[in-house]
Amino acid sequence: MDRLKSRLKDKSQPLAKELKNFIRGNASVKIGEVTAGQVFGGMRGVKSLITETSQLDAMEGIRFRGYSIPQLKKYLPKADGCTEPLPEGIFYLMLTGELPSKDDVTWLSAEWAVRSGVPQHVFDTLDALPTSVHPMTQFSTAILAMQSESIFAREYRKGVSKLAYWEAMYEDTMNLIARLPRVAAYIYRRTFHNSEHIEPDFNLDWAGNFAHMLGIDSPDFKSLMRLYLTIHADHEGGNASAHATHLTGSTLSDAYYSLSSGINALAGPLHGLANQEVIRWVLKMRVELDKGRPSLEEIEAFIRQTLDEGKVIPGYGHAVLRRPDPRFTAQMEFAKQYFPDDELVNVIWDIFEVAPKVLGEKVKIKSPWPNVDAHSGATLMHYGLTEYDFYTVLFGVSRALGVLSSLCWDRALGLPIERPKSVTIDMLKDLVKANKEA
Ligand code: CMX
Repeated sequence: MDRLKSRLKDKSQPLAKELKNFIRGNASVKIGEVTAGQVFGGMRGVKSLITETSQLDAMEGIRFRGYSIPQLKKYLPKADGCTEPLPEGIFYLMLTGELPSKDDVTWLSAEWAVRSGVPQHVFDTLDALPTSVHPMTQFSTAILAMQSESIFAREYRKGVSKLAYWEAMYEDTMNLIARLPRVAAYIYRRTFHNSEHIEPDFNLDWAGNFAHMLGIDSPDFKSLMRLYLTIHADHEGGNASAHATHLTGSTLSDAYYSLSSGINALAGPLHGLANQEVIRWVLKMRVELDKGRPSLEEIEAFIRQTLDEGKVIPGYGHAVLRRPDPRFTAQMEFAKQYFPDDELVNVIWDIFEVAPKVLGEKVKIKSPWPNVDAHSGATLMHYGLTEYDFYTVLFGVSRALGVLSSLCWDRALGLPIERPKSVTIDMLKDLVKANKEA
């Protein structure tokens, strides 16, 4: 058993026992109430999931196993000469609850390199698709095509005990994460660079090698990739990509089926696809105004026009957060350090000056603040990664770290199949009436 699997075992087995006993003794204790508004409103805020890897606070933002993003930047191991944390570190942290040592992440980089071979039929499947197919569709298809490799599915068929599910899920998780950069880079190069593929460099870490295979080899872009792939990794369990992964996994679908579900959810414009929508919207503004850097007044007018057309301002608002997203701030700090004079990035900062005021005027909008997607595209554009249809794939590579480590925990804790109760509209009305009268 490898060192990380052994840490996961040590951490999860006693907790699984404790949780079972805890729930047995407390199953009927009420921990909240559900309103009719929540039933209609996408279950917003209903406490109904267990997720260990991260927690989201409306004001503070995300904490991964208790650590904020500034803390992670400080405490997680870094590549030599780089200021940003290695994503290997956040995966280790989410999976075990412990900060890794430099040796732990070096081991993990090497382990993922060993596991990173992608079967030829996955490339063949991708090559059968026209390059006009959206990169997120290609990404989800490639993940499904890799399902042939699932150790969990194979072990289940052999009749493995439920107590060992977590072990097979861990192996699938490690293999899948190891392969994702290669698959994502393959999609990028076939779609936008005439299928001129770049072989991996296994001397590099996971994110550095990804940057290399994309074809952008500068040390600063590698630093950005390490930051990007760290901060997008998880946002507790209720967000759509995490929840979709968890839901599919709860039927004992393997990691490949489950992650593909999560990626499909991430592909929606209200979720991960917002990162490409932000850039499309900003570029449209620049074209319409025929200006590289519109004035604050012009930006305000464009925001109002977008709202009047019945559209959302991409990159703004959030289902939980009620402050600027710390993931936005982390990217802004990076840009301030590396390219403070970049024109497009300055437009993003100008929007940040104007949009919260305009959105704040609309009472129905609960958060007028930027989310993670407001900044990421402009940062990628700076390094020449201009093909914005690809941006959500980058988000997906990172999100896999969180949702797959959660999936390992789901199986280790023995969490059951999900089955919430739905009601008809008449039932909802009857329930409201009965509760009002009571
Ligand atoms: N622009 C315009 N209207 C917005 C808005 C925005 N940025 N954010 C919220 N609203 C609107 C909603 O569409 C909703 O309108 P209706 O009542 O007419 O349907 C109303 O304000 C209330 O919404 P809310 O409770 O404030 O927000 P929700 O929890 O329903 O939705 C989110 C959250 C993120 C989907 C929404 O803010 C949005 O659409 N933002 C733009 C898309 C975006 O950036 N998504 C990325 C989120 C981060 C991520 O997952 O990657």
